[in-house]
Amino acid sequence: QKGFLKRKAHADIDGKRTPWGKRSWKTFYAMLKGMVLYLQKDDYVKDCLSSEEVVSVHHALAERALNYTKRPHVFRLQTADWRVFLFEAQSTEQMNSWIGRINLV
Ligand code: I3P
Repeated sequence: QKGFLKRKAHADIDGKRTPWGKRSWKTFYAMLKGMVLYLQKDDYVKDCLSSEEVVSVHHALAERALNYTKRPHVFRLQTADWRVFLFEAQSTEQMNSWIGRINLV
């Protein structure tokens, strides 16, 4: 599973609210491989590891973010260490595909 996702950080480790200034939406090229979600800041800098973030989706939960109504097809990812991210997919189909793949892990 690969594709562009916009991400907003909502809560950091242990569910602490992500502080002001770190809550904005950012675009990433996302790849799910095994139990790891790789987030590259842009598709053209694949070789530059410093531009990549890694999120473990082991014991994570993905679900449609029904409470978040500012943008369409947004899902919520809660990690095992209680971080929470919102991800905006490019379509409802892609959102459902990401949710399904993450929850399969
Ligand atoms: C955040 C940014 C986000 C906004 C968030 C702000 O500011 O404007 O777009 O979320 O609101 O805190 P910053 O860039 O300084 O982190 P929305 O797009 O969902 O409104 P929030 O604090 O209510 O999450």
